[in-house]
Amino acid sequence: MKKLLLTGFEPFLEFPINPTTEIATSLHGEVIDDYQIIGEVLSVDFNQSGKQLINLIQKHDPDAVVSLGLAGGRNCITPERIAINCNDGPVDNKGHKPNGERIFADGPDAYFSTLPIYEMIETLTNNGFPAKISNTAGTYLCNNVMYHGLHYFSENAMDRPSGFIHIPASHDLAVKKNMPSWSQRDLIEAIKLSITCL
Ligand code: PCA
Repeated sequence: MKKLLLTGFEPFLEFPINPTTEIATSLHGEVIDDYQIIGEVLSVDFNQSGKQLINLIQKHDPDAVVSLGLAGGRNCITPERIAINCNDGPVDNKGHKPNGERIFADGPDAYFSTLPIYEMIETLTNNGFPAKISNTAGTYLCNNVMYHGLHYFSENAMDRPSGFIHIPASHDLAVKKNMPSWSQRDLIEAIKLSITCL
């Protein structure tokens, strides 16, 4: 059976809950279509998160990588189109705040997602889940991790789908920090549906 590395993140900044943590842990070990899910949770740390992703890829040799992050304030599921070679603030969970440095000095300016993002939008919306492509993953850890995965597969000439999906807040989070939110159950269902597009 094929393997899919599904990553979430720990809480960060003003968000005391990160709904991606529970998605990654609750889907760990499940089988979705052809894929056995390896769910892992990454730190929010400019010096560690990317290395953690690469270590997990080297350890598990997954056939595909889908990373998830919270985009507090967005109201729908947003597969990201592009990762850029830039680290910028705000401060991470270790107190580090970058200022626009490149992630890899000799890396290309950007990579396009190799996930089937158009099929994901179509499948999600056909199933009643609002979704649209996002043209920026920002310059924080989500962009950083997406860039690391795509750079690794590119440098190693490995043709494996890899990319990032930002999700809205869960209701649990929204009752603490008022913002657009979905039920955790719908968030999980939407990620499962997205994985069926691979
Ligand atoms: N979202 C942040 C980092 C961790 C997360 O879940 C981001 O959008 O960069």
